[in-house]
Amino acid sequence: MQDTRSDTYPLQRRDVVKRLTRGKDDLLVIAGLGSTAWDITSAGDRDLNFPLWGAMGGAISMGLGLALAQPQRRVLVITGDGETLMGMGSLASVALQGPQNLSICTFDNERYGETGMQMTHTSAKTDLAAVAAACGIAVTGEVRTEDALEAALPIILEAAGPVYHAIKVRAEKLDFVLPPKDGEHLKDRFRRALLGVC
Ligand SMILES: Cc1ncc(C[n+]2csc(CCOP(=O)(O)OP(=O)(O)O)c2C)c(N)n1
Repeated sequence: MQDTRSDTYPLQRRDVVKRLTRGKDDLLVIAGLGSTAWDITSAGDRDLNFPLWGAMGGAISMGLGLALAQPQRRVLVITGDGETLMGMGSLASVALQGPQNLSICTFDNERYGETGMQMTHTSAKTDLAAVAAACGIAVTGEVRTEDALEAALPIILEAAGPVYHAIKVRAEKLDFVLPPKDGEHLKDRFRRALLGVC
């Protein structure tokens, strides 16, 4: 039988994503495939969102490259625990490169939500914030409560990074809020909004 612990976690991803992105017009946002792509879109589709429709395990690397290329801009990666687990080595690269403008949030529902809510390693043994710290990322945290989220928001959005947070969110099945699906369009609109050309 499945352990249903994360079904009752207090933080809800669609609320958390709004609080991370609302009014942050300049923020460059990369989302992992699946649920976090729908999450960032639910907060309002914007040109400076780059949702990954695939490339599982690539969101943190994508954010790292972008942060290194755009050191004056704040980059926020929002991705799932399954996606983070698949690209876990990228946390070591983030620590090594050390971009101060990069912040990573894993929405950790302890499940592979998109494929049927199978439990991930974080439901049992794996502590992603501890992994990030062990990789050498100086600013890390695990967020489980409203108070902890309030305290973490300014760190996530403003502190000198790289910053990593595992945000424990409720395992819930939510409506799809799909971003544009055409990868070329997503790339062009992002580049146009960021650089003025595509
Ligand atoms: C390489 C690869 N393996 C597996 C999949 C299938 N897949 C798509 S989304 C997903 C689960 C993502 O889980 P998580 O990142 O935890 O996000 P959640 O939906 O739970 O927030 C999986 C396994 C895939 N798209 N690509």
